[in-house]
Amino acid sequence: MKTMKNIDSFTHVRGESLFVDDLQLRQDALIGLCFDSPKAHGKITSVDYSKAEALDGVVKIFTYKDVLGENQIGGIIPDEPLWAEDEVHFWGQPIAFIIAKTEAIAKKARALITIEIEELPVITTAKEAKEKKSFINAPRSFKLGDSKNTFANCEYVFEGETFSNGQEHLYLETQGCYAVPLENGTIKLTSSTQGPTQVQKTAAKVLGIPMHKIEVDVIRLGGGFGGKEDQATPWAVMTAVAVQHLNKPVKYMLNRHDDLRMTGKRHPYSSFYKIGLTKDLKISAFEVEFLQNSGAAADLSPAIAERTLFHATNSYFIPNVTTTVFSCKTNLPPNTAFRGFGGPQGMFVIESAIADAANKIGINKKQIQEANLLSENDTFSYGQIATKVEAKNTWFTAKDTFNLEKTEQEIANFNAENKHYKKGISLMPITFGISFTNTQMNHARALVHIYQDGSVGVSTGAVEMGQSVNTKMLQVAQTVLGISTSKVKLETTNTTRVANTSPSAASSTADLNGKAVEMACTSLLERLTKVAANILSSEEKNISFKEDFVFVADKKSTLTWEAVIMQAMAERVALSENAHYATPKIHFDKSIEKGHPFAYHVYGTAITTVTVDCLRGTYEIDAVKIIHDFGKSMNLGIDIGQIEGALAQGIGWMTMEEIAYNTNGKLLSNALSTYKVPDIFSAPKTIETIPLETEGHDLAIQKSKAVGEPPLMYGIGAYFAIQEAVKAFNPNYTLKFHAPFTPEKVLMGLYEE
Ligand code: LUZ
Ligand code: MOS
Repeated sequence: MKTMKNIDSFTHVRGESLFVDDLQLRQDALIGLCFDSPKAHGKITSVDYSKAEALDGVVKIFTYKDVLGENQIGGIIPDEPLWAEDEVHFWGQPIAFIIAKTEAIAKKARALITIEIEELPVITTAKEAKEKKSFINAPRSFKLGDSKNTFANCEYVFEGETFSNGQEHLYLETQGCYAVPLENGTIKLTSSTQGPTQVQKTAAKVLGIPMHKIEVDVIRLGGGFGGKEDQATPWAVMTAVAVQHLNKPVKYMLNRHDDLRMTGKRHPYSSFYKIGLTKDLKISAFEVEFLQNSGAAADLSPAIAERTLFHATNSYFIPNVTTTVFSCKTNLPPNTAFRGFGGPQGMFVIESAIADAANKIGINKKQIQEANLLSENDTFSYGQIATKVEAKNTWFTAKDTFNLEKTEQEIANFNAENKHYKKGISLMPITFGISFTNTQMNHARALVHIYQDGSVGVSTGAVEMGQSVNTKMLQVAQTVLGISTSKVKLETTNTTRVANTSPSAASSTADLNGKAVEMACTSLLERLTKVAANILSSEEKNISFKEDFVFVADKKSTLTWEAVIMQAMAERVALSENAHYATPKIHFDKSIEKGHPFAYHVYGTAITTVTVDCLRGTYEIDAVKIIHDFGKSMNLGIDIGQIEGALAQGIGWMTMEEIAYNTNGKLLSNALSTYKVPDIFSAPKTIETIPLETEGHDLAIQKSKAVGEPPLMYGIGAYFAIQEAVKAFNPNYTLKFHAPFTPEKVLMGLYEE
């Protein structure tokens, strides 16, 4: 396998890549630090800033009173102040912003602020919020067929409850921004955000100035995972407010503790399912009530709730479905986008329901899975007709390629021979819809300049966050223009070059921005073709550009790319192009909850094997073997990297990452000593990813399907493989669907009576 390396790898390994924290500060730059709520819910009766303000080196402390525009940062619903006014709704909610000469002084000042809060009742769980009717917005329901009346005709009907916990994004680079005043009230924000336009728009609103006075520049992110789709905004806006008042640069990088405490995470979900099957194991009816723990403000919760409904049936066709989701308002930091965006939470529930049914019927889970896999022209509960379906193809290819029968036999033999170690296995199919579920967000632009020496600069709305989107953009420009890698440069993501962008999210960044790059380069190529045809006295239809030369009827001429560009300059041909792409064919009607919201779906199947140490409750993931539908991958090295990273993240979510708040709403898992993430020792011993051979999809960039989020859901397989091992050791174990399946819970399961 030989594919282009991530174009950042050279500067990454040498430590030369620039992040916000690497920027050389202007000499008069100041440092910001948030003062946040030490209680999860209450009325602020008094705050005393006097001692902090008196400290030498403290410049000013900003509060909501200093906001000249609106003190409001809510994107979907305006329900979140930038700084708390007279009430606080979560532990860690920003109240004030200290500006000092150094970070040490700012920290000292923060410790000198005293606050009195009249405490109000705290809700930390979704179930409690539902009982108290504490919601973010109205519930949403998807409906297909008639589940209610189908259960009566089912051979088997089972009901149960599941829980999946939240997840900390743990981007290596914490949230932060460096804000610099330019002339005439313009402010430049170098932000670590997935959504430069969201930062620009919100800053303009809070400062009460037009968007053109805010320039947002994003160099790259040290990881985002959804955590910087919406929640990079407040810190950037705070620095902007400070600059507006002080006319001096202000930098604010959150330290890890502050970041963990103040930012939202993946949404915990409590869910209640009812599943009905026929005698021949067809799932004929399925109902779920999802309770999403949204936290104290909407943030992206309504959109995430929606995606839970979109993925509630995973890779299965179920003719009668009713799913409902409640976004429950609690006193946790507003939970937010996290790789998968509610999809994983939905998929955990259907997999749990199937495991429950199989266990009670007394068969293997995979029999039910296999009997219900999606086929061509099946209807999803939201009305989209499934086409180019690869659910069965990946499933059966995985079974064959990875020799499932033999593996199962080996596991059975191992379990028969070993008393204190047991192995388990699971199959995990995935189906993930590609597009922002909000149709109007599916657009992007690219601005391509060809400089007069033949070098090319490409700007898009795509944010590089380690997913290598810039490498893919470079590949697109390079293949369309027929020039070598070194001639193309990817510029930073900047709102003055590419405006009104959607965030880099929804696995769609390469598709949307790549299509725009392709369009811009194609337009430029048309012009250059004319120029070249003229020089060579040939017909345009015979001209092509390859390997930095012009080809005539597929024969290399002596005319170089540079010579064509020089001639184009002389002829005053435009060498810059701006293109706009909007995904065709997609639509969704929320009034009936039906439509065709996704450009296409990504499919795959993972086989996971684990070994449980039945004395200790610890486990190892022996292997995860995956057949994945990449379409026609444009860069298999990068795409397999995405699979491996997402898989590790999914396994972490399902098996070890345990977010804990106490009943007062204080985050207990507030450091890496108390929050366990996968490391090299807990990674699967083997990860094998084999691309499914397919034609790809026209709406995918160069037929190379989106890859960012779908593979996270393979991690769900680990939960069920561990459960199989526990069952093998302890026949009295009753299945539980309460993720993460930590060693502690495994141990209790092993010795449950
Ligand atoms: N962000 C968003 C997303 O705003 N809409 C989406 O549909 C989405 N899907 C996945 C991840 N982020
Ligand atoms: Mo996202 S969960 O920012 O694609």
